[in-house]
Amino acid sequence: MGETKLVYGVCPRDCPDRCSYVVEVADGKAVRLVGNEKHPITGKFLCPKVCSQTPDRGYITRTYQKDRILHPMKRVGKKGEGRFRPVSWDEALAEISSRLTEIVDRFGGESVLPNSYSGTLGLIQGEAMSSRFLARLGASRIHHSLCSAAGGKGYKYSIGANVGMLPEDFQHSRFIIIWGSNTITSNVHLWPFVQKARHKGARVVVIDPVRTRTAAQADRWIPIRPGTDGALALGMMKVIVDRGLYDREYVSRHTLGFDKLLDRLDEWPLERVASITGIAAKSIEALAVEYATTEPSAIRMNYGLQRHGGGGMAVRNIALLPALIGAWKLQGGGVLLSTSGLFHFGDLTCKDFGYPRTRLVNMTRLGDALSTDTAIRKRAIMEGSPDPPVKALLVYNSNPATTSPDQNAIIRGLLRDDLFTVVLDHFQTDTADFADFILPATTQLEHWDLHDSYGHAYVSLNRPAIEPLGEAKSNTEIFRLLAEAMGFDEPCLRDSDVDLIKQALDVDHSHMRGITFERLLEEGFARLNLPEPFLPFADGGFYTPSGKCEFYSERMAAAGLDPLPTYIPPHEVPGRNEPDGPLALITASPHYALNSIFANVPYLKRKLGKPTAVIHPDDAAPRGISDGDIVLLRNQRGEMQALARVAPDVMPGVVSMPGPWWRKFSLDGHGTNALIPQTETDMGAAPTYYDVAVWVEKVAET
Ligand SMILES: Nc1nc2c(c(=O)[nH]1)N[C@H]1C(S)=C(S)[C@@H](COP(=O)(O)OP(=O)(O)OC[C@H]3O[C@@H](n4cnc5c(=O)[nH]c(N)nc54)[C@H](O)[C@@H]3O)O[C@H]1N2
Ligand SMILES: Nc1nc2c(c(=O)[nH]1)N[C@H]1C(S)=C(S)[C@@H](COP(=O)(O)OP(=O)(O)OC[C@H]3O[C@@H](n4cnc5c(=O)[nH]c(N)nc54)[C@H](O)[C@@H]3O)O[C@H]1N2
Ligand SMILES: [Mo]
Repeated sequence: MGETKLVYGVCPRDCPDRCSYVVEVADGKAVRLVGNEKHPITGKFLCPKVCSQTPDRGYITRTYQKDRILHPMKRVGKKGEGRFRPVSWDEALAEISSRLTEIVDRFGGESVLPNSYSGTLGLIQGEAMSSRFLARLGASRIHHSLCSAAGGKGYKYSIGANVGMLPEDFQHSRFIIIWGSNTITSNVHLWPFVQKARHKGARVVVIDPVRTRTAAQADRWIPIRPGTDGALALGMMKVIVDRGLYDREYVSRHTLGFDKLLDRLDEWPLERVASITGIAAKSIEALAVEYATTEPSAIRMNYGLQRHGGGGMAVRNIALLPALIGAWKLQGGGVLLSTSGLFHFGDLTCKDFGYPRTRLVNMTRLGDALSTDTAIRKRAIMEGSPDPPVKALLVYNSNPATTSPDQNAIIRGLLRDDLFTVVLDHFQTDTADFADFILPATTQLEHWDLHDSYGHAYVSLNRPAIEPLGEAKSNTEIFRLLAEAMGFDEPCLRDSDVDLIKQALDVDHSHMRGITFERLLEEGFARLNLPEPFLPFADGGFYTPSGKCEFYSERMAAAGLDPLPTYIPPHEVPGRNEPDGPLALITASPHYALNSIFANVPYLKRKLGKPTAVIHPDDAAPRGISDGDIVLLRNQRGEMQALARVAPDVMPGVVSMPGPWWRKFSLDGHGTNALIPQTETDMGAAPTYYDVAVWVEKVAET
């Protein structure tokens, strides 16, 4: 009989739930992966992407899948053909380091661009070692803007830090607004707390242009025209103030600029809000009154509403609502955007060398950044010069050919013969197809990591459950080896993963007190050292410069923004719906994949099926589109075919399709991001993923 053991791990995916799990390992092979019942947020239950209840799904399947890349691979065909041959690590490291050295010597360090994002949100396999290597190399820096940069900024202008309600506290709420978030799909471990509240009589309202799984389960779905949430929040404030439903004491003690807000609200009569949002004035009024008069009332605001031209401002406005009604005073009141601001880790930068302030490139505009035209490239540069052009691209923890905006611009860049591209990944993704080298990375079952969370308040440790498969190596190990091959000999470039974890935990902050490596080894996770209940702003104490919730923000004025809440319209979303005009495209989180991850796992691939665009009957009829037809979605950037589903599950004028679709799993070789612009949001320079006009036409009947 071989040995069986249980190992604690944590899901590294870009998801607020940050689940704790237990892996059963028999004879060195992972055989079962289930939720860690001791974890107060995860419990026994894992999402359908991760758990191993059936043989053809979940992490275990993904880890042992036959098409996993387990050896360094070198391109043999033309760029983008996707043909490779296995090579030894020695050969790969020697050639990559000599190419990088040559490029740096000839064009300078800034001609090397990293593209990394959220493949893993681990502190260690994320940027701990890569950032040391890249700083030592003098590479361009990348602005990590894809997901939460707009809302993060907007929230901080109002509240001061990414701190808000904890998920557990939703069970105490009596009225819950789920705003621009599809909880059951993208944050499913919040849902049991919402359900607990409902069992005690709470009502749940979902504000979303799409009737999602969550909207369908709620007490009420309020469809909203995409990108107009900022105006809805202003309308709600107006009703609350006009009816005297605000909390005078809380407002006077803990907010800044209420008088100025009153003047601003004069500009927001309900009819104006109704005509912008597409929500009837009476419904806005009823929503505001119920929100302000039910105690405690909570808002779960998430990412959907910030991927628009005015996404930052929308988040800022909504974040002001709880202070206006004093919701922060009670357990179960307030707003949750992210809990990430509660975590404080030790400094992981290297002391052995300085960090040059090299140019900063916005990943939202990767397509522009890869252009050989200086004027186009300039659009991607946030600090520094458009020269030199990008000559080497190091891709890890990301799949930009699928997930980043303006796919066709990115593909044009990746096809350049003079661009040297190295991709670290588990599979031959759409991006890896264009690589010169693919390096086999380990998965969470095979490496160490340390995690915070943006949806709860627990730190988690991930222990390797199994040995790396094949010749796979962790990101950290690959960057250590690259550093060595480049001849960089600073000791910090040799720190082990456990060294790095200990450095991250070596911090003097009250929230982190008592959270040690030894304790995490023993218990797997630990709650931040926060008071219970955690009522961050019951008595004010906001993290803004004034210490108050800022209706008026000096920092916004200094940044050239309107210092008061205002409405910034979407860039592309058509205001009026014309029979042959464009529709507003939304491509939000898919239920059976996580961004582009999992879409190649057999069970999940079947569940995802073919790309399907939901279109309202009122929009389908004038375009002659019937349920099941093949339609073409197109705009000035690209096109993509999908199956049409005609149903009143979107508001008229909106077409909804699941998020980043792999090019190679599509109907016509184009993914969703072929349609998405490289334009930036009002704050944070994030992509406007859901602020997209598309023309929809029928291609064929099926
Ligand atoms: N299953 C699954 N879970 C995931 C992910 C996934 O891909 N799949 N992705 C993970 C990641 S990286 C993230 S960032 C989060 C994202 O998860 P969420 O925060 O839920 O964000 P999205 O899925 O982008 O969009 C949520 C909802 O916003 C709606 N929406 C779009 N535009 C607007 C608007 O203008 N106003 C309003 N009110 N609503 C709008 C969309 O229709 C969608 O239903 O989920 C994480 N969890
Ligand atoms: N149209 C549209 N586009 C979107 C979105 C959308 O809703 N609609 N969502 C956006 C959002 S919210 C986000 S966060 C981004 C995500 O954008 P990305 O971070 O580019 O996308 P992921 O799909 O998370 O892909 C990450 C890749 O990392 C790999 N990976 C995972 N773990 C590791 C590891 O340990 N080491 C290495 N080397 N690789 C690893 C995975 O196999 C995967 O190929 O996509 C964005 N793109
Ligand atoms: Mo994200």
